[in-house]
Amino acid sequence: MTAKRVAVIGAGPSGLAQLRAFQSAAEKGADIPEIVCFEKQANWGGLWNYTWRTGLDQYGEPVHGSMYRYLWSNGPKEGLEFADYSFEEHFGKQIASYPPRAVLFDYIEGRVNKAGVRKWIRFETAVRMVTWNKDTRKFTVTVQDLPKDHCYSEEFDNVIVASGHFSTPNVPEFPGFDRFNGRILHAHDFRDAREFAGKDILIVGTSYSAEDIGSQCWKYGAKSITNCYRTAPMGFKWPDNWEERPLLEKVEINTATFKDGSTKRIDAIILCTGYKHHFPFLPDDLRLRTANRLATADLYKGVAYVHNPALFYLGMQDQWFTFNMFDAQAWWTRDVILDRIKLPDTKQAMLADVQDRVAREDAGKDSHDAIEYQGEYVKELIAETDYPSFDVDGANAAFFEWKEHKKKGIMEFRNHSYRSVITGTMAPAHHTPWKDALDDSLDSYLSTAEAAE
Ligand code: FAD
Ligand code: NA7
Repeated sequence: MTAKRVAVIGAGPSGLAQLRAFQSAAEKGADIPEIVCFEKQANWGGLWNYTWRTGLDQYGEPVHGSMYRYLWSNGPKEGLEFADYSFEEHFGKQIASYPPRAVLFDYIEGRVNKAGVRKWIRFETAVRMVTWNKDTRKFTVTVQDLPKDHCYSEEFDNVIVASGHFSTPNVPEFPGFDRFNGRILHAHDFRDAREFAGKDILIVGTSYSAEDIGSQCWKYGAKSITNCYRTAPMGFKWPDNWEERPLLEKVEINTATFKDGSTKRIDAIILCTGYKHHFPFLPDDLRLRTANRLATADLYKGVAYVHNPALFYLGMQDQWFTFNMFDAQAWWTRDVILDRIKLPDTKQAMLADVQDRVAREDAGKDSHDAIEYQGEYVKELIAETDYPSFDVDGANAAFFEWKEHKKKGIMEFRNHSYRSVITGTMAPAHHTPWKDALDDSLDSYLSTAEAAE
């Protein structure tokens, strides 16, 4: 009998977690399937693989990257640490709690370099279509080798979709946009805050991108930030040149009018209005359709597609937990594929699991409940595999503290430190307060206080 073949779509943190999960089983002596990971970018890391490009890339592909220069982790690293590869193992010392993008990229890469899984990845290869043949019970995956401009198809027993869901922007239009005398962009295309130095910026939205892109622009010298809300203001204690207004109603030349009738002169508009789950390579019968929430539609245990459980999706939830949750999902998916975990016999039973998760998420009242809910989910999956168990409640506690630190000072929260739930070591304070640390390089972040002065 030929060995099973498994396709992984995407080599971001989720796809890499899947490769590491299989490699870890092989290391312990298990027979594993042949794994092929298709990645459309030239390197791994997903969103953490920074690109200056926006729009289309050199091959005419939509640029995946939504990350920008000067991005620092928006939550404490103690909430995302890999249970099988601590920050101390990677850096040889404990580091401060809110690493910039380049530092987290280095950490992500360290674990998979050590695991030796790069050989399983076909880079610059975009997945174009996946179809299911119910007679052979196999998937046909059609891909395009971008440099060679060559399309080909291969068959797989399982497909794991790890293509992310923060890359295809949700772009609303407001009256007057077509006559606005300035730049209008979505957060997906934001790269360098220095572009907006000295400018009056309008931000639409109130979630992570709004808060962080506004903070970046503030840090790098924007004249003023105005953000407007559809549902509720963010309500942080903003600096004097930052204000929150009700939703934008229209723009006329350079004047924005808000729902309360107030107006403001603005130079640029950044739409921080979120992203769409977008799978142009999947046909109707395989394509996940879900809102950006903790309990995704149609995924048993948040991972196995109920309408065809040979297909899995990683990282499709809205995220408090990230890297360690992707690990929990990847180890669990691996164990289903290795026949170590049995799926329910009926679709009805899997749908009941989904409904239960939706009801439990809906019963939560606030972000505290949401964090606990996702923490419980991580615990549930970990309990079923050999992923090293860790103090998930400790990670929850770091998130609760983080929320409090944000309330106390939105431009200061990144100056705080938390205790690792993997090694028990307290993180040191960073040598420079976030608002004064303009250099986001790995060298600068890892340098000691004396060296940085
Ligand atoms: P991605 O990182 O999006 O990776 C998906 C991969 O799939 C990419 O490499 C892509 O090229 C590939 N791919 C997509 N389509 C195809 C195709 N058709 N064929 C082949 N390959 C394909 N999380 C945190 O923990 N901390 C943070 O501070 C943080 N900041 C963030 C800031 C921004 C601006 C954004 C957008 C997200 C942030 N996140 C953060 C959340 C982020 O979602 C996760 O950290 C993580 O990157 C998700 O990993 P992923 O592998 O699921 O998806
Ligand atoms: P999110 O968290 O999905 O938030 C989207 C925001 O956009 C949210 O405040 C929405 O307001 C707002 N929104 C969406 N559509 C509209 C329209 N039509 N008009 C006004 N406001 C709108 O996306 P983010 O980009 O902030 O975060 C995604 C990830 O990136 C996250 O995981 C981070 O780690 C980084 P609402 O509250 O629904 O009224």
